[in-house]
Amino acid sequence: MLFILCLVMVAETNVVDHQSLPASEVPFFVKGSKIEDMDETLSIKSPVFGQVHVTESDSAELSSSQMDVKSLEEVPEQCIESAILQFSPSIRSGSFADIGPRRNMEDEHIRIDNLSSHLGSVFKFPNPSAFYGVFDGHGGPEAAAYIRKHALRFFFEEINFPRTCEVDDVFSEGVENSLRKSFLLADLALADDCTVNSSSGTTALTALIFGRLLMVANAGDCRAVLCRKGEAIDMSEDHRPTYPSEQRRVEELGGFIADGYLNGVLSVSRALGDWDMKFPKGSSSPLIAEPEFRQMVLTEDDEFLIIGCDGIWDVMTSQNAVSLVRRGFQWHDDPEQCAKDLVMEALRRNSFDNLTVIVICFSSPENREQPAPQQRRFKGCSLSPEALCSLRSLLELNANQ
Ligand SMILES: *[C@@H]1O[C@H](CO)[C@@H](O)[C@H](O)[C@H]1NC(C)=O
Ligand SMILES: *[C@@H]1O[C@H](CO)[C@@H](O)[C@H](O)[C@H]1NC(C)=O
Ligand SMILES: CC(=O)N[C@H]1CO[C@H](CO)[C@@H](O)[C@@H]1O
Repeated sequence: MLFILCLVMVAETNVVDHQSLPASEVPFFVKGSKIEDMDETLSIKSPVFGQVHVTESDSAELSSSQMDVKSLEEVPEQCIESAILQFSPSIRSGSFADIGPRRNMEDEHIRIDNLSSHLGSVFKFPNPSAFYGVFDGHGGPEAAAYIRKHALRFFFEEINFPRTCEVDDVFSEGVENSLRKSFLLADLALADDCTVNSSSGTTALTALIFGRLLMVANAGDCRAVLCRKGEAIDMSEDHRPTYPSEQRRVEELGGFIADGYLNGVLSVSRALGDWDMKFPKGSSSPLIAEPEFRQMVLTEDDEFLIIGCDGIWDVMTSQNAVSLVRRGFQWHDDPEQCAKDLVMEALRRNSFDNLTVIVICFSSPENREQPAPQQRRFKGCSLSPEALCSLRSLLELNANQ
């Protein structure tokens, strides 16, 4: 029954309501060359957030012009630019953690959808601003728990985190530098803290969103994956000793790999803690806490980000996960449920690990009420307009009886 109702909505989109061409089919945003660049002029000064969704400005544009692609191409360059610059992700997130078949849970995570309201009295952040982290522990839960507990101190308070409302190149470089410092600081803190066993360690993956800037920093084998129009884009590299670039680095630093394990004991090649393998401080160990970075300027094509610990990626490709979460969003639009669905699917595929997932969605719920996503969903369904019309009248007939 639900299915049929949805079809009717499509019928209305296609046949009746010509005003609402889906954003994905408007060649409008592809035109500007600035989408991928950090534009100097981009500054998120006023809280445009939550008001300007691209689909809205779209339909305003469309209703005042004729409904063909040609007229869209004639929209003055300035309007196109401003529509791109106005795009501001609307952030919602959910998470789910499962202990898996093992006995202790060693994963920890952190999820802050609005950094300004969290730390706002001290810091000035662009809007929106969000922070996420997944810390996957090994050799006991202490290291991961310790990093989680002190994350805000390491990532914002004890370093000179850039304080500004403008998102530009200088800012993104500043964020990268301070993230690097945070990882190293947190690593050293684990060495000094006597409550953390020196054989305990943790991987760390953090994602920051400032305005349209997404910055991922990773040390270890958690993974962040972006969904862009349904396609999976990896936002991190798994740091496994067996991966060629990591293997080279490890061997240059005098480490060895046995059976895929670093120095025969560890399945990751980067981690915080594990001071058993790093002592003395300052010596060059093949196991490092130095993160790798990836950044992206988000556009309206970017739907959500998944962050998962390795237990997920052991049994699923990035694209598997993106497709599953995307179906979930179309069905229930609940990031928490999407995270749970993903963990359940990994369990069903016999993942042998503890499992943690965060799903961060970049569009507000009311976007969903608009026809565009619905139409995208049924793109593959090829009922003719005639068939849809007769289906509609059939249903109307039923409803009136
Ligand atoms: C985040 O919190 C700040 C301060 O409380 C508020 O001004 C801002 O509108 C919030 N942003 C979002 C996206 O809700
Ligand atoms: C640290 O962990 C190792 C291995 O798990 C254990 O043998 C040792 O007793 C622990 N040390 C402390 C101080 O808890
Ligand atoms: C108790 C447990 O299963 N811990 C595991 C959680 O995941 C990490 C990363 O794969 C493992 O190293 C832990 O042993």
